[in-house]
Formats: sequence, C-alpha cells, structure tokens
Amino acid sequence: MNKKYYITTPIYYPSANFHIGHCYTTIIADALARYKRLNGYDVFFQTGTDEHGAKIAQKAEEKGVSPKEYVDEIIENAKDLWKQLGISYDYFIRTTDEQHVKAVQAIFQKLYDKGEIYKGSYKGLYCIPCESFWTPTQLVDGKCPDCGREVKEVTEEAYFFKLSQYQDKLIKFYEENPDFILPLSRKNELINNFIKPGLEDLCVSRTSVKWGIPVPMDPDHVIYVWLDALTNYITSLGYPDESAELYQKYWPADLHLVGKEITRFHAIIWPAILMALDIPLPKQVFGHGWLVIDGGKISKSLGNYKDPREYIDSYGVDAVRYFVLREVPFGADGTFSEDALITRTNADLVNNLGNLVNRTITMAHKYFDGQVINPKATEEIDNDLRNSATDLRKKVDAKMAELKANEALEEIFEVLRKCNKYIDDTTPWLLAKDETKQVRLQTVIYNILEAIRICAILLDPFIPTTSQRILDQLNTQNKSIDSLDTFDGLEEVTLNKAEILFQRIEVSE
Ligand code: ME8
Repeated sequence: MNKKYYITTPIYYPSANFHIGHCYTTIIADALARYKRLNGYDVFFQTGTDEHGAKIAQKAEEKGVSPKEYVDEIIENAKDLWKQLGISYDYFIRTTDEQHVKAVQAIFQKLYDKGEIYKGSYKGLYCIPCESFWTPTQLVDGKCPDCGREVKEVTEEAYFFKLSQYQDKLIKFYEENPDFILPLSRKNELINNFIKPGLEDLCVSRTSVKWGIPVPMDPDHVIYVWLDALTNYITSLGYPDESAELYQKYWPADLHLVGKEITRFHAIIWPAILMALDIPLPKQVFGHGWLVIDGGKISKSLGNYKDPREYIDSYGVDAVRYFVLREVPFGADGTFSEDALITRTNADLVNNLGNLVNRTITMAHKYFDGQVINPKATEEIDNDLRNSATDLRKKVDAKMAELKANEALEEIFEVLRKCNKYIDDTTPWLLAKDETKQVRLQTVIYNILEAIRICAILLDPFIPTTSQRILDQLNTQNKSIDSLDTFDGLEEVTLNKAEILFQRIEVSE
C-alpha cells in the first residue's frame, strides 16, 4: 500500500521582509517532508501566501497600486527565498487563486445553507495589523496581545459562524485524539484560556474591508480572513469536489505545522469548520516556538531584522538549515544569533562532519588509489561503530516520529563523532606502514566510508546539498533507506576526489 503524508506550513502574509523566523516553520516542514519521502511516503507538502485583508490593501494604497498588483510583485520574494533555502514544496497556494476564491465561496454558501453561518452585528476591538478581534480581557495594557499595537473599536453588520456550538464536540475530540494538539503544554493553554471560558461565535465577514473574497449571497461583505485562510488546506486539493483526485488521496492532512501564536486558529476554529462541513479532521496540529533575538520576536520594526539571504550568502544554505534545525528544541522558543550559527557550523559541520569526510576520502585515495575494498574481515573493535551506524536509522525514526529534528541530528552527529574516534583508535596511518596489515587497513577504511554513507543518507532531509555532495564523493549509487540496516551497502566503487564540504568561518574582531 502506498503511504501518504500531507504536511502544510501556514500560508504567509506576502512580505518583502521575510526574516529568519519565517524560514523556521518552512525549514522544519521541509525536513519532515524530505524525511517522509526518503522513507517511501507519497508526500504532498504545501505552502503558500495569505493575500487578502486590510493590511495588504493599506500597503497597496500607499504604493499607489491595486492590491493584486502589489501581491503579485512581492509574492516572488517568498518563492525566491524558499528556492534559496531548498524548500521542496509540492504546491504553492495563493488565496487569490481563482480555484481557491470559488471554493471559499462554495464553503461559505454550504455553511450558510446548513445554518452554521448567520447574519448579525459585530462590536469588537480590532487590531488591523494582526487582523484579529480581541475581547477586552484578552488585551494586554489595553493593546493587542500579539503585537502590542493599538486596537480600534468597530461595530458592523457581519456574518457569524456558530463556533460556540462546538465547545463540547472539540473537547470530546481532543480527548479521543490526545496527539491532535502538540506540544501538550500548548494544548493545555488552549483548553484553559480559550475553550473553558466559553467559545463565542466567530465573525466571518467584514464590510469595512474591501480586499477579500465576496460573500456569495451578499457581496457587500467580504469573507473574513480566517475562513479564507484556513480553508487553503482543502481548496488546494480540489474541495468542495470531494471526488477530486488530490482530495481523495491526501485529505485529511497528517500535519499542520504552525507557529504558537496561530495554534488556536488551527486547533479550535479549523476543526470546528471541518466538523460543520462534515469532513474528516487533520491528524495533528503542532505549534512550534519562535526564533527570538535577545528574548524578543524578530521583526523589522524592532530593528533586529536581517534578510535570511545574507546568512545564506555568507555561510551557505546548509549551515543556515542545520543551525535552525539543530539549535532549537522543537516546540520551545530558541535564540537566533549569528555568533551561535558560526560556532555550530565550525564545531559540527566543519570539524565533525567536513574533516571526517575529507580525511577519510583522502586516505582512501592515498592508500588504495580511491578504490573501495570490502574484505568483510571485521574485528571486535569495529563493532561499536558498526552497530551504532546500523542502529541509527531506528533512532532517527523514533525522534522524527516526535518531530524532534534537533535530537535526530544529535543522533547522527554522535555516529560521526564515533567515526572520528574510530580513526584515532585504529590509526590507519600506522597500519599503512605495515605490509602485513593491508587487509586490516582496507577494513578500517571501509568501515568509516560505510558509516559516512549511512550518515549522509540520513542527513538528506536536513542538509540535502551536503548529503548529495558526500554521496557524490563516495561515488555510490546505493542511496536507499533500506540499505542502512546492514553494514555493506557501499559498493566496491572508485571514489571521486575529496572536496572540502565546509570552510571554517573565521571570526573577525
Ligand atoms: O500568521 N519565529 O502568517 P505570518 C518562528 N497568514 N516562527 C515565526 C516567527 C519567528 N520569529 N515569525 C513568524 C500568518 N513566524 C497567517 C497564517 S494559516 C491558515 C494563516 C511564523 O506570515 C508564524 O508563527 O504572520 C507563522 O507560523 C508563520 O511564520 C507565518 O506567519
């Protein structure tokens, strides 16, 4: 049977100023998607842009262009950045896509016809930049709890989704599906802060905003942003046509990966909408932490923003990917700093990985003209390395099942450390001087090369460019995940020449 895996990132607000924090969700999602592909899953990895709302209209007006012209231009920024980061998405959805617009209108109509949406009037405190309504108790010092900016009191005729009816159903659903919201701390926070105090019906249309999808039976209203945004996860698959091929194949989603501040929309509103539509719910919503700088969220207005492409240009894409995936325990907040990135790159990628690959391949060239020889004559001292390498796949799998990319990488780098120690213990340069030890030398070199091959294959989801460069140097065709459980996957090929994988980053004063 074909195993499928549908993973999504949030759809991003189009921006010319994406920062490393925005890259965080996408890099993690990419690593998970690649990991599943490596393991034979049929993956559908979706990202995209969330292009409607007052904020976009305001920016377009400032620039003197239409909102569509504005988003068309800056959308390329996201696509370019994802390309430079090696993001292997299968589908990029834009909420201005005609298919999405029509589908959202059909969903609105369906919910209205079923009595799940009704017309009323809304009075509330609205944060324009965050496009969120807040109750007075949710405000912090009278300001928006997410961004700290001023909120405005707004009253208007509006359509509402009967979210209040879903309180008990949601609680029951969470009980029956204990892994639906992860991490658990996030789930408890949602239940205590949002569900238990009582859910209110959700405003799903606006008349004050013009840039949005018109309500089908009342076009003076546009569909309010969360109904438009969240439904991207099904409209891309062809919904409301439930017989559509992609919908049939991939829905329900296996994982919605989102930042912690939008977990509540994904774990409360989204399941309620799906319940109202009578369609299956996603299997999991994971709310990850933020990348912070000096304890604060990264933002252009705080002046701690840097274009991620500058880091890629300076240190290489895999150093950036590796840092983000390795440094932050998944779920928690993590600090981003260029100094820490340099330290990590030098310690792990230059010393542990790069030097190992380089010196091993150089030795193989020096001693055997680059010919790989597998004498199958192991000794007791080899067992620790061999067993660590053949156990690695299972260990990485267990970590990735819990979305712990940082710990999966730790496991891989532990084996690389063992390779380095094995070289020190077996001293190939001394074996090379003794004519009677040639078979032993072949075995030692083979063991290191095969351990490197195993690590390189498992590194593919995280640092794909480096993984491929290592496999190229090994000149191996055997890149399959199934070849990792025995220790003889590397063919007796002729290695390509050794190349430096990572240059040490010198830190100037
Ligand atoms: O929220 N660290 O879009 P968005 C980690 N359009 N993650 C960060 C971050 C940081 N410093 N800054 C932003 C939206 N993010 C909506 C989503 S989905 C149906 C609609 C993450 O562009 C943030 O947590 O503001 C979120 O997951 C993603 O970037 C997109 O944020």
